[in-house]
Amino acid sequence: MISPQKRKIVHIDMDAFYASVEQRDNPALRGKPIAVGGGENRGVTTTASYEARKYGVRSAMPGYMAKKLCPQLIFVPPRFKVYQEVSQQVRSIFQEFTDLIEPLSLDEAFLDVSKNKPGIQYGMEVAKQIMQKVYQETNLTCSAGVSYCKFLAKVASGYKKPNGLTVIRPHQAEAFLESLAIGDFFGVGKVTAAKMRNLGIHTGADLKRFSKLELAQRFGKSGSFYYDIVRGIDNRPVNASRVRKSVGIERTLEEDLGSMDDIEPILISLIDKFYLRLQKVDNFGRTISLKLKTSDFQIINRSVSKDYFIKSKEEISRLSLILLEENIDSFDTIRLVGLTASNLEKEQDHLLDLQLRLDLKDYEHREEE
Ligand code: TTP
Ligand code: MG
Repeated sequence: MISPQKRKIVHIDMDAFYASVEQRDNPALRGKPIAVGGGENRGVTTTASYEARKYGVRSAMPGYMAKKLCPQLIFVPPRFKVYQEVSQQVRSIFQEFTDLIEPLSLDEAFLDVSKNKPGIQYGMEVAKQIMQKVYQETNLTCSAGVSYCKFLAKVASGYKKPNGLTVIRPHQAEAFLESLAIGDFFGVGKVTAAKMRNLGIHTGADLKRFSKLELAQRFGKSGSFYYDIVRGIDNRPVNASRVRKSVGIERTLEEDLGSMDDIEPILISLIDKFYLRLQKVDNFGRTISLKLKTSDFQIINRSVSKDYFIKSKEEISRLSLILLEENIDSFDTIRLVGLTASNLEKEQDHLLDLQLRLDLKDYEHREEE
């Protein structure tokens, strides 16, 4: 067993993935601000080219808002099949280096290269070679993070995007984490980040001032995770064969709400995000569940199952709204709404087909926004 600080973990994340594929395949779009998905009047963008990001256009932004920020924005319909093919191509490159690959979505994966097939000594060298090969074979760029644990590798890959390579060595970890803004901590969702800011926690250094007990009192189970992570302690293995059982998101409400009129619009906006998430991981379920947490912390979980995979957004919306309507009388007010898909298409232990995220399902659920 390799000691935790000696592991070599690489996190690879494609740059503006869908948008870059579209610009690659259509020269007329190169150098232009584009958004994939949405459309001016309808729907949300899945992602935007870096040219569009300069104007503030982001993933999951309604099309009309994106267009307002950037009037010359070009909307391009997504081609999921092509993204899947590229994802497979990139996955095969990873496999030249290691079989310990944990995909998080179509465009991201962790690799444990402590021992790698070509016998390369340094994690940074492995990452460099992967970046080069990805570019040679797909004409697309990616960014890489290298460190001794997953958390730091993930944060590092986002540090110098696009086409960036960042290494965080064990002795640099604490200083790096101390200066990191709380919103950039992977696993801290928007609502938690806001709560932390209210407590005066703006950076890792601020977070570090809280004891494990104080964090547990304020953030429950996640408290001890935050305590460890800001000290660079994360021993989670790169999990190549883990099977995804569900895909879900949830949102804590700003104030407790009780009526259909109040909750419905929130559920509708959650459905938009939920659908994007299902598309991103390219995995749909036969079961859709609605989770409600009442103001006195009781959990109401209701689900509906079909004998086919529920892939249409309209159907997901319809079923979710029915589940809400059917349960509206069972509580006074609620503080949280969540949606989950289970009985997934890709539940089998099939490395190449897996579209996974982190082993803490909570992570996903904590991305309340
Ligand atoms: P990301 O890696 O989050 O974003 P990105 O690759 O577009 O940009 P970056 O350079 O910052 O990594 O997501 C990968 C793809 O997943 C993205 O191209 C589109 C899709 N996606 C969605 O469909 N919905 C979403 O909400 C997000 C965040 C991404
Ligand atoms: Mg990406």
